[in-house]
Amino acid sequence: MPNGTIKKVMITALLLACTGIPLFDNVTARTDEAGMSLLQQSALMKEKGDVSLLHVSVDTAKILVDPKDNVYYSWEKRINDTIGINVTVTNMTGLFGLSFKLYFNSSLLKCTSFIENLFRSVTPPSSWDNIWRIKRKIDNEGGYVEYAYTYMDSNRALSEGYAPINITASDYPEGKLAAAILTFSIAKMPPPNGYVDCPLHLASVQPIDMLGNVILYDLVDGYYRLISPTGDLNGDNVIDVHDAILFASAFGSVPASLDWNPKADLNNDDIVDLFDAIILASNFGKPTS
Ligand SMILES: [Ca+2]
Ligand SMILES: [Ca+2]
Repeated sequence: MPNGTIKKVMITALLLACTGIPLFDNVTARTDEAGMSLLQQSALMKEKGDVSLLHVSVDTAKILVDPKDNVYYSWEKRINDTIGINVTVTNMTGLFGLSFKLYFNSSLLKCTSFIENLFRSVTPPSSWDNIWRIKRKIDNEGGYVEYAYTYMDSNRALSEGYAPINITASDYPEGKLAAAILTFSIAKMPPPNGYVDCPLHLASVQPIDMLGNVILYDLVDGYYRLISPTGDLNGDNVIDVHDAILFASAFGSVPASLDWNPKADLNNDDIVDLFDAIILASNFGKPTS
């Protein structure tokens, strides 16, 4: 392949890589699996004639994993290195008690620290004795952490003025107010040219108001991924122009082709094409371990 073509392929790939096309945008907002989706809840209320809460579709209360995209490369992290992942709340009014579990893959991550933050943040220290810690549990066997907090004496909480809790989006935009401040340590490195993947999944979520009703909410799960970058075609542990040249010479090939190079088929779909070029371009210049 002439040099001009190599250059064109690489430039196109780099341009595509720089447009911010999300490679791992597989995380969607969802609700507790045991409960109804927000739309279902809204539909039910509408059916019952209760339209007073229908505005939630605009300013939905949310419980989110923050950051939701936890992506690291194998040269950035080692076994036992730590990462911080919080469970945060925004746009929720009238909160009086909150419980949830956050599930993770315990062969990839271990939770090493779990700090309650929400109730302590909004309650004066002199009244912290009125916060009831029902559950703050790390289970690295089962792969989850469990959070359950409320106020002990509701009359006292009311009269002292810190409850119910109003977490406005203006005071606490997404990611600002953590309920749980969690630290995880890395338990497993990815295989060469591979990755490890771990959903960070919220479940058993119950935000409760003073009357014991569940407050409408939506959930945003997160994920953790540790990547050993692909694209080192010549095996010298760095992805550079030498790999790009080898890649370009296999561009367009399939297994039956004379110029087929399986190492250039970075996404393993039996063709060396622009999708592979994007992967190589996004890893360009990086060491592989
Ligand atoms: Ca190389
Ligand atoms: Ca391919």
